[in-house]
Amino acid sequence: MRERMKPKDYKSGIPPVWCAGCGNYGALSAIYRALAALQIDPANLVNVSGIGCSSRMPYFLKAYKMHTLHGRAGPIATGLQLARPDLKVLVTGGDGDGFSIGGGHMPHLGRSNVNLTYVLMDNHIYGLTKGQFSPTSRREMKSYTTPYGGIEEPMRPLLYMLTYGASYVAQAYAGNAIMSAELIKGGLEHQGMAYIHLLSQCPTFNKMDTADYFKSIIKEIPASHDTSDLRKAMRLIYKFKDKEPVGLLYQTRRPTLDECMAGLVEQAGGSKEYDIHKIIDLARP
Ligand SMILES: Cc1ncc(C[n+]2csc(CCOP(=O)(O)OP(=O)(O)O)c2C)c(N)n1
Ligand code: SF4
Repeated sequence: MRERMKPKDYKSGIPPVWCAGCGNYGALSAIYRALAALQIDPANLVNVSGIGCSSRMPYFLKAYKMHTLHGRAGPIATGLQLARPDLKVLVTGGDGDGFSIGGGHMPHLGRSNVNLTYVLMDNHIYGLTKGQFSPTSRREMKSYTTPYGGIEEPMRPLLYMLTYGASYVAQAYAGNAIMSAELIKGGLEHQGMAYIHLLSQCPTFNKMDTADYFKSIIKEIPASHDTSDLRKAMRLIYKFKDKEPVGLLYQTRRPTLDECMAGLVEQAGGSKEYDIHKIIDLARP
């Protein structure tokens, strides 16, 4: 590691492959800034992703990395975090990856309070597969798979993550790299499951939810908001009606999955000297 890491020192040397104007550039720049602000050693950082445009993130970061399967970054990152709790685990992916195919894993990342930081880039569409309706698409969006508009309501990722028990929940517009970096930094410092939702435009396939649209729907959370109050965090989402709250909604400290596992091992008297015959003997008639 260099003596003083600057944001650009976290570049891998592989140039991003995203389209011009893609919101994911803002997310990448925010991640570089957050890593530099915390002086995270790339040798202790692992970026795990699923599949999609946003899931290409690890290629562009100086870190250990895994580009896994669609929707499976969460469980793979959980295994990694439990095996090596000394590493910083960063998960990156899209709205389809996280809340469609990966939707079965999200609740358990939250309720187990896995010690990782999840940055989800939400462009309200499937980008890499050329523009299909996603779980966050607005009903009126005419997409490749919805030529007459959608027939389902969009889900509310922040409300879901608060309900699932994530212990740090924040949102920003990816175009605001300073705010996004600040929230990602908070997530990386946080002990527990940190979820950062970044609204990120896809100018190539989502012609409706443009950068200007995202800018027009966000509203900053007032400084007076009590981030330790779960009910208030949930209420913010309804209080802002059609607007999306940006900033930190909620943060709490409770035991993480790896802490609970370490506690179990201790309760059982440690694992190193454990006599396997004790388990085999249990099965004797
Ligand atoms: C099991 C499986 N199903 C479907 C696909 C096809 N596929 C690739 S990327 C993708 C979705 C991409 O959308 P999103 O996760 O929102 O990310 P974005 O590209 O918009 O960043 C899908 C369905 C796949 N790779 N694997
Ligand atoms: S298709 Fe959309 S999400 Fe994918 S790189 Fe291009 S602009 Fe970004």
